[in-house]
Amino acid sequence: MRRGAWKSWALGCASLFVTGSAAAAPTPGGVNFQTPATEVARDVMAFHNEVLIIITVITVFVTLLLAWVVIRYNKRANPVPKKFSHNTLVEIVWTVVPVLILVWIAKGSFPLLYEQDVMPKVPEDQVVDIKVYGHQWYWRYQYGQGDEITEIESRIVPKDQLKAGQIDQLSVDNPIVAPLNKHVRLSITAQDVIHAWAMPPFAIKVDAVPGRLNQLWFKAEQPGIYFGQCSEICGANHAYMPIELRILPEDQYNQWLTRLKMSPAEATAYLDQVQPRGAAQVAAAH
Ligand SMILES: [Cu+2]
Repeated sequence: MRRGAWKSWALGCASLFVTGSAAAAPTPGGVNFQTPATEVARDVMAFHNEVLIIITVITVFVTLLLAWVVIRYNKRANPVPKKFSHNTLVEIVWTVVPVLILVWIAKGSFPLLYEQDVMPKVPEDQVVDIKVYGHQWYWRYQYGQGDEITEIESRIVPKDQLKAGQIDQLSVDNPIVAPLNKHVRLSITAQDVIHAWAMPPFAIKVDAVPGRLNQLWFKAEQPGIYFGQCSEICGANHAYMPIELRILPEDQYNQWLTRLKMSPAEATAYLDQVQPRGAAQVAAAH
């Protein structure tokens, strides 16, 4: 490879580590994670980058080793083969070194799984609970408890009904809304078959299983529009039950909630007023 080609290749690899996509939505041709939007997502991305370096070094090393053995110790180069059957030192090294590498990876991975899964203990007034139901083929979100329960149904906007700023296959009629800087706890289940609620910019995903209650949590740091999709194949329209999550400052969230008690349409109209649908708004989230 020419020197310039090496340089652009190296720069390309480096950009994988530092850029990601610019908005809180998938981008055509994107190869890396979306820009992390929570502390958990940043930690997941950092771990991913670390493991990517480890596996790249191992792959290059093993490939070079294999090439060296093939060239140096083939039949032509070695007409008279050696007679030894093993080498204790080499065998100890190639057992112990991979064990140490795996222990190192586990040391980074287990605390991260815990961080993703278990919401930190915070006062209850810092917690917002939302129930999530997967349906064939839409999501239903439930706010409040007891007599105070209000619900929204969240369905994909068909291609021919997309309004300005909406994204095909990702935008929904009534998005799920959550407040900024609160610990949001999602209790997730399904009404019919298994679905999965996933939010890539937050690095969270959990199966929605009929008859079981799963939990996710997140703490959003920027108001904005975030997108995810059902991530467990659930039938004919699995590809058409996206997730649109709106993060609002707390006062606006409370206003939205007040309107939701009147009607979902009222609430979504308010949402469009304070946080217009549009690419600019998505980009402004970062
Ligand atoms: Cu589904």
